[in-house]
Amino acid sequence: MNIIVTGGAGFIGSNFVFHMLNKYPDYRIICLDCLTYAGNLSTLAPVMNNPNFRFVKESITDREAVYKLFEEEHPDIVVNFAAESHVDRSIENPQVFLDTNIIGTSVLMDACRKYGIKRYHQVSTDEVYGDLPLDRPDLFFTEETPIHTSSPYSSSKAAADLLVLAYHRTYGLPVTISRCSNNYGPYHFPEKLIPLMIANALNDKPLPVYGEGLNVRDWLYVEDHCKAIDLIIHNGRVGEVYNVGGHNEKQNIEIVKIICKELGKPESLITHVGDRKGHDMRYAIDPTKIHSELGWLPETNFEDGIKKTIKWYLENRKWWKTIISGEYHNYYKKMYEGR
Ligand code: NAD
Ligand code: TDX
Repeated sequence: MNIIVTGGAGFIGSNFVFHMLNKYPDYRIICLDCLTYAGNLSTLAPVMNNPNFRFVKESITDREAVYKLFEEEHPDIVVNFAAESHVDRSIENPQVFLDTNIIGTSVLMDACRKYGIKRYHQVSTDEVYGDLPLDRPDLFFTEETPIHTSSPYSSSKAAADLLVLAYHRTYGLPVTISRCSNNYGPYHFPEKLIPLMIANALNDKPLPVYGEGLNVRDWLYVEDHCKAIDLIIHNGRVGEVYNVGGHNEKQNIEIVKIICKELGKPESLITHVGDRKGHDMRYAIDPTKIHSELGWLPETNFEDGIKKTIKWYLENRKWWKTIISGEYHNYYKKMYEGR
């Protein structure tokens, strides 16, 4: 089996590459990633010499490069993680979100149509459903919940999802979509809530909580997300959407306090700052479909997952300190140009 994994130098994509190479020694994994600020080749260092792994530095928006890769590799499956993924950045500058998340998805699917494919899988997000009110804990997102986006990021992801479903209906492309809640774990870029708070707390810097910090996110350990995608690409029904989430809702302020406690840092580091524009109040996934159809259940509870994550950030200071300082670009140049 030849699998193209786009965005494999990012947070979830890299965890997925490791999961697949470990679990399927007969599979060939080709990582297609253009290494934006969020992509980090050092993350993939442990697999760079694996004969079943190839790294290709190209953008999913580059049609010629994508077609060339398909001609070289004849992929059976494409799993598209590549995206601009940070909501705050999308509020500052939406354009690149539209280019990568929408146009990039269409280029990949055009290549799938042109060269043939067993499965195209789109990694999407619960943010396409918009948000839920805080005073209705009985409500959850199901696959039938209408698309109702808030940010340029979530709108670009929703547009991509609609294109994926249109390519299925119009051209018969064998697609699946997963819509997952907030992930956390190793290699999470330190601009997102959990790794940012860990890094700042370790540096005794202020912990910037947007507004009152009452917004709720449904946190899932990244390995559980990777296992869900693995199940969907092998056993999921073509044309279907699967919600992925672990019923682990927490307010942002709770998360930050847990991190302070685990690291032995004072809560006085918490600083309430201006709110995110259009800030979604609550995300909460109903994962009944993937559980009943594919037998998926999360395996890591939050207590263990956050301990493992904090331990990883403590043991891998070099990884995130380099990213924060921007030196990882130099690392990349050395690594890649020497190859
Ligand atoms: P990330 O920002 O950590 O990584 C994105 C990766 O995509 C980077 O390696 C980057 O270099 C690459 N990339 C960006 N533009 C590209 C392009 N034009 N061509 C090729 N590569 C490109 O993102 P993440 O958090 O790992 O998210 C991965 C996917 O999962 C995204 O599609 C995101 O929407 C989705 N998702 C994320 C979460 C979450 O909690 N992080 C939850 C649900 C869904
Ligand atoms: O400094 C911060 N302070 C803060 O209070 C940051 C970075 C975030 N927040 C809040 C905003 C959100 O309510 O924490 C919550 C989580 O924020 P992010 O880590 O930016 O994640 P979110 O906006 O929920 O989106 C994430 O989950 C869904 C991913 O970045 C998306 O790619 C994914 O689709």
